[in-house]
Amino acid sequence: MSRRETKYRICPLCEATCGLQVVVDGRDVVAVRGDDADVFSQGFICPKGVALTQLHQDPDRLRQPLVRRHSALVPVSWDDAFTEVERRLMPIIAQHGADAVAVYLGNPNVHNLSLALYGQAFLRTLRTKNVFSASTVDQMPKQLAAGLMFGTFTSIAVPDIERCDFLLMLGANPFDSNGSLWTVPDFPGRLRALQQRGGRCVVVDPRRSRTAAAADQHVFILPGTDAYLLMGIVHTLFAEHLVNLGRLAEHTDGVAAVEEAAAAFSAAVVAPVCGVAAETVRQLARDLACAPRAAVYGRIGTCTQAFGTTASWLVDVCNVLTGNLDRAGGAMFPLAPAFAINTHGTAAVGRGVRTGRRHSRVRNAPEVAGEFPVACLAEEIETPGDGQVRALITIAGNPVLSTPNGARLARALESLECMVSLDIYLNETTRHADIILPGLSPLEDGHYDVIFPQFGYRNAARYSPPVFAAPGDRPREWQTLLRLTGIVAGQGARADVDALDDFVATTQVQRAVGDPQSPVHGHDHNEIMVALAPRRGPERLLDLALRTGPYGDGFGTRPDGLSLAQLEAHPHGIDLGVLQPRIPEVLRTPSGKIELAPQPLLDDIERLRAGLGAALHNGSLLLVGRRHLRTNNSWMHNLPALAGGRPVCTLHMHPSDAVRLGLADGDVARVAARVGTVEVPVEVTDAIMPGVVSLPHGFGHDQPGTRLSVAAQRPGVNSNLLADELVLDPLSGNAVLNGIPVRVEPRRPQ
Ligand SMILES: Nc1nc2c(c(=O)[nH]1)N[C@H]1C(S)=C(S)[C@@H](COP(=O)(O)OP(=O)(O)OC[C@H]3O[C@@H](n4cnc5c(=O)[nH]c(N)nc54)[C@H](O)[C@@H]3O)O[C@H]1N2
Ligand SMILES: Nc1nc2c(c(=O)[nH]1)N[C@H]1C(S)=C(S)[C@@H](COP(=O)(O)OP(=O)(O)OC[C@H]3O[C@@H](n4cnc5c(=O)[nH]c(N)nc54)[C@H](O)[C@@H]3O)O[C@H]1N2
Ligand code: SF4
Ligand SMILES: [Mo]
Repeated sequence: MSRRETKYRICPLCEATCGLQVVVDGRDVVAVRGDDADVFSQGFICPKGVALTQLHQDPDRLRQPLVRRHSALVPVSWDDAFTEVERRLMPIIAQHGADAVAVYLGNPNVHNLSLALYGQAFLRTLRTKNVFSASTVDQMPKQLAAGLMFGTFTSIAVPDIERCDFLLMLGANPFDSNGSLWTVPDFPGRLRALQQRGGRCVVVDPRRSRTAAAADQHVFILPGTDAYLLMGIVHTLFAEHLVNLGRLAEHTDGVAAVEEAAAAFSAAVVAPVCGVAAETVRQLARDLACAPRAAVYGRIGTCTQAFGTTASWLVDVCNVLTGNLDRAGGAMFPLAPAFAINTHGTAAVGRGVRTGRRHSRVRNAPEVAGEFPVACLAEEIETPGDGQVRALITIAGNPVLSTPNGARLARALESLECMVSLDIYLNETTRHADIILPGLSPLEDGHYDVIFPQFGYRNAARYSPPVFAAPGDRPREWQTLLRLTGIVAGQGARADVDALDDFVATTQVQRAVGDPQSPVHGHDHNEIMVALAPRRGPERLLDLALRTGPYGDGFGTRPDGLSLAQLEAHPHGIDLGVLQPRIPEVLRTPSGKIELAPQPLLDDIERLRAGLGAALHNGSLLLVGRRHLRTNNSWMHNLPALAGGRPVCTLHMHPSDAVRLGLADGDVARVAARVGTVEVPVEVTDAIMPGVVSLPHGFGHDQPGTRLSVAAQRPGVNSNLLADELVLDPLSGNAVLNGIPVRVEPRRPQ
């Protein structure tokens, strides 16, 4: 008898959040396909989604906790693993305080419902100031710029691609990445539709990426200079009287200050810095101002650079000055059904964001959004003295491959007194751990995207129940996090997880009933807890958030509104319509306006101006990264379906540079930067600017003591052996991972 069934699961692997159809037979996966009926992704899928089957089956994926005994990591029971955490961690906290324990949160924290909702409970209980995450090797500049302008760190406007006529993209390659801080499954299809409507797309990138090749125009730019290009555009908008804020005028402060800030950056002045013709800079300004509906979008290439916050700010300055922010076809703010801070509190006014409430011990780097730059982590471990980091907890992160100067960090990890990792692989980072606590296969866990609906190309709500029940005694990760919470709360390794969970839920319910804006304001919290029963864990928190959210049923005030039960009844999701204008309601700034000229950014203009004269590269080549469709940062190279095909860990180099350096296609080059050296095969291509070379990140799977049998066959090199941990965007603390000066030469004969 066939036990074949079709289940539905949102793909957790990248920000596109595609709805997938998973055909199962008993506990076996038969096939994974795009779900044509999904209201948000309409059947789109990429090779990584298909590879969820191999992830589920991967024999190297950890299924049991590992504990270090006599230098080897050996499997133990869950109870023994938590007992070991208590035994190793608590004396450190008792003797040196909670700051001696650092936490690093990796990218899957935003792709996993358990981690997204319970990580904060753990951090709030631990109360360490040494919190680090992948955000400071990624999007912190964008979050800070959004926070300063709009009042929350996640109020990020995204192009309304279905109604847009002109799309200017900088430093993003959604054909390979499938989009970021812009949840837009099937970007290629939506771009094609835009072009068929007569719209245009221009891509600014030092590489002719697949996205650039499909666009109507590609503009090469020297790495790290987007802030100059955007200043040139802003300057032109003022100089040619193209500024027209439209309905935003009455909601915007600081236009004159922006004009003054841009005064020194005419198109002619910025052109040589960027390697872009002055006339192109002017043309982009005119295109933006004259298109009926236009949007500027910048992503990781514009963030991981020394002027990351400035560039991210200027992206939205261009949107505002051309009247394209918050209008149909421009850059708009999604209205997420749950968990969005910009749907909480009073509409149209707030406290804004603050940074620098504390500083890192060694480098004095300011905190941003509650964390320190991860580029500071190694020095906090290495440097003796009061407040030294002696223990580290990594949660779904691989910082040895993902953060600058990975070699230094790996050495620092070896010196820790205790390291605990929540991870599903024994990899380049977790091989240093004393205890590894594995999560489940995505197919064994329920899913709702806590973050990405805040950046959706349209509004929607979707939930996936687990495809398979979790096997045996294996906890979901929220349960693991609550056990750790119990330990650091002093309740011991056998703390009552259900009681802790009730506490977490009650706290959130109490906050809701105490919030004058909430539909349950003034209700008895016990009554709400009863209404949420018998749900527990993340599903209970999700139901609460949906029902008290902007589309929610308000526990009865709007009976046809959203609840988790509604989503369960709609396995393909519920469409909530195209993006709607949200200004001023979305704002949470003290002025209640768009703060177009935040003081920290104005204060930093002098540094930008100083850069005009400085030679950026002194004859070095500049290294940038790139992504491939079949990769996902560092951690999916162990799946045969993704690891095969042409090697992707190669150094792209322009033919003119190759000739000059005596390198031919396939030769091994030695690439040296201040912090390290790698040897990697060269791929000669005119798809990259002369003077620029490119290497993808996330490789370097040749470390001893890992369990990545497939990845190790084609290890590649770790590009973050070249990234400098001392070079940051000073405002956001984000690492500079693009535009790294390197020397390249043929590998010397051995
Ligand atoms: N040079 C350079 N460096 C970069 C970048 C770049 O463009 N260039 N990009 C940066 C960006 S954007 C990011 S987001 C970071 C990523 O930085 P990280 O988050 O540190 O690295 P990942 O490779 O995403 O590692 C994810 C880890 O989570 C584990 N994992 C996967 N799923 C789960 C799960 O469900 N539960 C648990 N517990 N663990 C899980 C994986 O095994 C892996 O160890 O890298 C950054 N580093
Ligand atoms: N296939 C795949 N998809 C992924 C990931 C992955 O590793 N693989 N990672 C996921 C994650 S965590 C993230 S954050 C997103 C990132 O998604 P995207 O932001 O789209 O990232 P990339 O694809 O790296 O594209 C960045 C582009 O910026 C260019 N660039 C580099 N330096 C500069 C510069 O100074 N200026 C400009 N204008 N351009 C520059 C690069 O050449 C590259 O083409 O992708 C996500 N999706
Ligand atoms: S595009 Fe992203 S979300 Fe969609 S199937 Fe691929 S990895 Fe999954
Ligand atoms: Mo990322």
